[in-house]
Amino acid sequence: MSPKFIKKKIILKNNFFQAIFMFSFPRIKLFIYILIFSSCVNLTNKKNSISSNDKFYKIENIDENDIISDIIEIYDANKMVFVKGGKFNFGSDYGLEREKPEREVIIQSFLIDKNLVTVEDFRIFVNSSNYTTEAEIFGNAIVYDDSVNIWQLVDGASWEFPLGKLKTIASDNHPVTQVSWNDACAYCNFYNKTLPEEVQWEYAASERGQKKNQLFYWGNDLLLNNKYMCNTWNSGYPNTIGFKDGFKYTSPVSHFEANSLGVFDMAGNVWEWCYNWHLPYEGNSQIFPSDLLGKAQRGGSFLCNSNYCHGFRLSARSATSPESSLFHIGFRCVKNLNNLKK
Ligand SMILES: [Ca+2]
Repeated sequence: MSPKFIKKKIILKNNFFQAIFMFSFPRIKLFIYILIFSSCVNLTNKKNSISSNDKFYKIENIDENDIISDIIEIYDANKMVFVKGGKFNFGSDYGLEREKPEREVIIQSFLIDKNLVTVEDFRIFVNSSNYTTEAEIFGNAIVYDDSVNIWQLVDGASWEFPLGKLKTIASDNHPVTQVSWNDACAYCNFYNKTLPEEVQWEYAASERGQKKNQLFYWGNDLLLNNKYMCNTWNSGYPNTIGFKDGFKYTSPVSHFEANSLGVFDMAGNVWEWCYNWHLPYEGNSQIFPSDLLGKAQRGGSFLCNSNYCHGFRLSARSATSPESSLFHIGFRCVKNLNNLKK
């Protein structure tokens, strides 16, 4: 992969607003405006970066020791990782059309969960808040049946029984699944956190952009020293059962090696909900088909394969409607530093 692309500094604000006007429905426009102004990417500071670099450098001059003491004070430092802000090349000119074009962006510092939210984490949340997930309200959720190669709504499937009520109960140390984007946001709100924007997710997954010249944070091959580095569908899709890495479905969080920031499962296991809508990047004029409209998700899952969606690449992206619950989608939280003490 030779870096032939022309680096182009973009302002996220312009990107988002250009994307908004692709929508023709006023309600969707209004909703996205709300999302933007409550977004964890601080657009106010992006605006400041247009007229002056002062704000950017002030952000970069945050004393990490102060931040870490705040983390210890407010959050469990064993559970969240400090990701120092900076510049990196977001997207990929070598990926699928929806990952193009690659361009330079500025990211502010933030905290990200080391691990995906587990079944045990979610149970604590449910017990503390009496929350009922959308799958439980609807009475069903979406499961892929590899024996007949179809996606189907399964009655009784939920975060506790992701394959259905008659199947195995979810293990406490596995990522929670069968949670919609709305459910994930409810969890984040309860803990005064939020879902990551795609740009934050990619920044953390690529070790602050340092690994953007390769497919995965560990290199370009699925295996490293003959060892599987993540949980994917690695023996062929969709006709053969894929568990050469040890797992057909989800795997325990932190089973595979973390990246150098100490963040686990940023490839495979389960797709991760992101906060933003899945929209074409600035400079990309394609119109997404209906199956690519929805809330963005990153990281790929145990169902992804190198010959199929290849969703566990650093720049890969997909989408699902925000009310949908599937057995291969989970999430993790981030905390933005501009409201750390709120
Ligand atoms: Ca697997």
